[in-house]
Amino acid sequence: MQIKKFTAPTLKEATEMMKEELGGDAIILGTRVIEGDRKFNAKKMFEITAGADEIIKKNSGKNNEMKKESKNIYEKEIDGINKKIFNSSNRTTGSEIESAASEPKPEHQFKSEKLDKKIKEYSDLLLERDIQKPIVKEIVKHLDNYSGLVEEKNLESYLLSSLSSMVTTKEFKVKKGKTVKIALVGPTGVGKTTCIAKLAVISKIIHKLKVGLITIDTFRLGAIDQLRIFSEISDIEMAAAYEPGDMKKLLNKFSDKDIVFIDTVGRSQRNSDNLSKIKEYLDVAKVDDVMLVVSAATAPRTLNDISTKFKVFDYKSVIFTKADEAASYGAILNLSYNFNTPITFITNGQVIPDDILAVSSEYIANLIFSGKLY
Ligand SMILES: Nc1nc2c(ncn2[C@@H]2O[C@H](COP(=O)(O)OP(=O)(O)OP(=O)(O)O)[C@@H](O)[C@H]2O)c(=O)[nH]1
Ligand SMILES: [Mg+2]
Repeated sequence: MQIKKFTAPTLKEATEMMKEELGGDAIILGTRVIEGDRKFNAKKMFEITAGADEIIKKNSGKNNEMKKESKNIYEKEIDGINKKIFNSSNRTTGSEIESAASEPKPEHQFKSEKLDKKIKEYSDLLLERDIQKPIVKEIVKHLDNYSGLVEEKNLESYLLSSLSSMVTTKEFKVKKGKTVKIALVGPTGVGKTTCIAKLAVISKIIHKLKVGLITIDTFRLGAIDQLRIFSEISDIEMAAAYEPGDMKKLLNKFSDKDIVFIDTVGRSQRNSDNLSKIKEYLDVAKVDDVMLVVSAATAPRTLNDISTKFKVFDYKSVIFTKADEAASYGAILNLSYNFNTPITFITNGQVIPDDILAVSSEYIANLIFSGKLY
């Protein structure tokens, strides 16, 4: 797969450039508006990132050199995404919390006033980051247990390892051979469909998996079209299920796929009847995995309610979307810790497929502590 970017003053021109160079089978991976270019006397330019199995246009030696260079850049970009999405390591498990807690308390517990003050400052910071009070108390207790070892200069790293030991993460892995059916559920408008589009492109392009998409969102106006347009530009097959009974037939149709993503209709957690209707589809499909999708910008109490009510789906992990819109990230730890649920991904923007990160517990600890995404 060759990946290239095309920029032009209009989307039409950029598309034509893409077609000329990559042919009609090119897959559009993303479009965005960028700053204008004086050369074209344009206030804004359109950029298309596209991929194709081979570059068609024959170019001069110089152009070929440029192509080689840009190919290297985009291969590196894709490699970067690949690493972000699938190779995150050093995941923390609950057992680390246990082993840390069972270590003997040091005999000499000396705590300077200065250190106390610093711990207080940090505990205020964690509250500001929206970590719930009881969890902050626990972290402070953890630090107190190690007061003989903790000094002002290493307090920050103790704090970070405490935070990281309280969050679990899970790697997203799919093996070829058997069709894995993954459903994304969650409240309205949190980014379920966008997330599926990101995961589908990455699964197809980077992991060379055969991907199928099924939507059961035949309720919201325009929902099927949203996925259909994506399906057309990414050349990933999709189908819509209008009733639970359709699921069997559609899954048979996709029996050659390595992975099938099931997009569900966004529903309020407070309407259990609507949630039960979605569940009927997933039960017929006998899904292998359910991921709960929630926005990182959701109020803590609402997030707690969502995580509780969506338990009817027996979700195995959580995707936090819209991290770019959130003012703090303590909610990620609250949810993972209180519901003993791992986090798989964080999404940080609307661009498909770039704006998604596979996260490690260390990454989340840093994110919460610094309050910054990068
Ligand atoms: N800022 C930001 N916007 C996002 C992100 N993910 C999705 N969105 C935007 O959120 C809006 C809703 O996204 P969808 O993917 O349609 O959400 P959904 O959960 O499928 O919505 P329903 O199916 O109606 O429940 C769109 O405008 C997306 O571009 C993200 O990580 N950051
Ligand atoms: Mg949707």
